[in-house]
Amino acid sequence: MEEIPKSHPRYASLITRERISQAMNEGLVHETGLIAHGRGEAYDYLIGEKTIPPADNAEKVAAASLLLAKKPVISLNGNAVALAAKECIRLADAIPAKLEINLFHRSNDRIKKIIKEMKKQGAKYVYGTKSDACIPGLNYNRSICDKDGIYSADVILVPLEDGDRCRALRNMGKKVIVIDLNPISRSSKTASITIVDNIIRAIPNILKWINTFKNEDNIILENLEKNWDNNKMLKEVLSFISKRLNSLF
Ligand code: PTJ
Repeated sequence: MEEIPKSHPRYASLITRERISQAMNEGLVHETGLIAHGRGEAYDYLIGEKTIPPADNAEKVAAASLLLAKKPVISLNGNAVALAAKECIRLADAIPAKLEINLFHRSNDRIKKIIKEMKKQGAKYVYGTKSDACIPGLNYNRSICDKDGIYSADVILVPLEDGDRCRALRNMGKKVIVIDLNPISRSSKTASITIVDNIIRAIPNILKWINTFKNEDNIILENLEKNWDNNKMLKEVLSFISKRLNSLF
């Protein structure tokens, strides 16, 4: 890995790029994952590279939903594992939730490599290889999932989801929580709860809320879910970005 001086003003961002690029070389991240990462970086710039109040709120309600869920699943792709493998395992243990590898650019080789990496990072069991169920309404490759995992889940947390699959999962009656720095993506507009934050910050912050709510009364959690208005939150994010840009110069 090329040496990046700690004093560089963009140190954290450059290190993250190195992680993604290394994970691509190891066959975990698809090459288009680098492009997706670049788009994410651009939106992260717009929000100031920190968790903004509407995102913190979404992370709080996401934690409530995950705790209330009967069969929660965290669905992971190449980028998510490259950037937040350990954090996702910690979150899955705390909820508790199942972990499943589900890829946009599906290949058995990459699924195996990602599962191996997750186990190396401490995951006990990772779904994604049984491939014994299909999400209705998607083309074959993208619809494949595990019957005991995503197919039968009631609440799914999917970092970096694509719009079609988000719609298909919603059509199955599932609650879909997405993490997407782009507040105007189709996934952001289709999800039940959209977290407009970097996965690197979002997963630990959801975990913080899970720990806060662990002994909370279900009624309080249900009220948080019931009062959630995803479109209102997305408007708040756009208003935050617009105010921020207008105040820069
Ligand atoms: O590993 P695979 O085969 O499942 O492929 C994964 C990618 C990400 C390549 C695939 O799902 C894809 O093409 O995704 P999209 O449609 O480009 O959407 C990715 C979204 O994630 C974009 O809206 C980005 O803004 C957002 N994003 C990128 N990096 C981050 C992010 N959101 C949160 N945190 C990030 N670090």
